[in-house]
Amino acid sequence: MKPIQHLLLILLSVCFLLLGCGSESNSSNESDTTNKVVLGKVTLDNAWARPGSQQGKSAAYLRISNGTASTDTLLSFSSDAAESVELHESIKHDDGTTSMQPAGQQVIPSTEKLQLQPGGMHLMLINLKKDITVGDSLRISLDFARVGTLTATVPVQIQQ
Ligand SMILES: [Cu+2]
Repeated sequence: MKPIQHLLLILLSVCFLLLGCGSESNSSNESDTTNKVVLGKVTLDNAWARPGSQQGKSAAYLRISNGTASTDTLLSFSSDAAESVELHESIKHDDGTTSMQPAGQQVIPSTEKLQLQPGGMHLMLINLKKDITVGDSLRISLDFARVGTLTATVPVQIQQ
């Protein structure tokens, strides 16, 4: 083999090595970003839930901010801590008593917030799977028509 051919062969194999390494790192980058789908942001914050007993109820509160360019609609709720979750609103009656009722479907316009708070709207955690006490944290998922499911980590507290 002439020296010039030898050199070409070495250069070729170096090229293949570099290409090989290059494509490997590309594919691992792709798999890292697979689950990062950003559709504009609906954010959940200021979340907390009241303590409660197994098979009993609790109420949870949070703030939902629609930072996307589109109106979104809350469809349903779930939690790892309760058999079911409903959106309720508290109503104060003329005689001073309060009661609550299902709040119905909530539409959140672009850039607006929906604040769940004591005396207003709350998430009712129904049939708790176990006692939840101060210091615990649970997860509540909210399903939106546009952005899909968002999950909040919710600390158990006496008050916010
Ligand atoms: Cu309620």
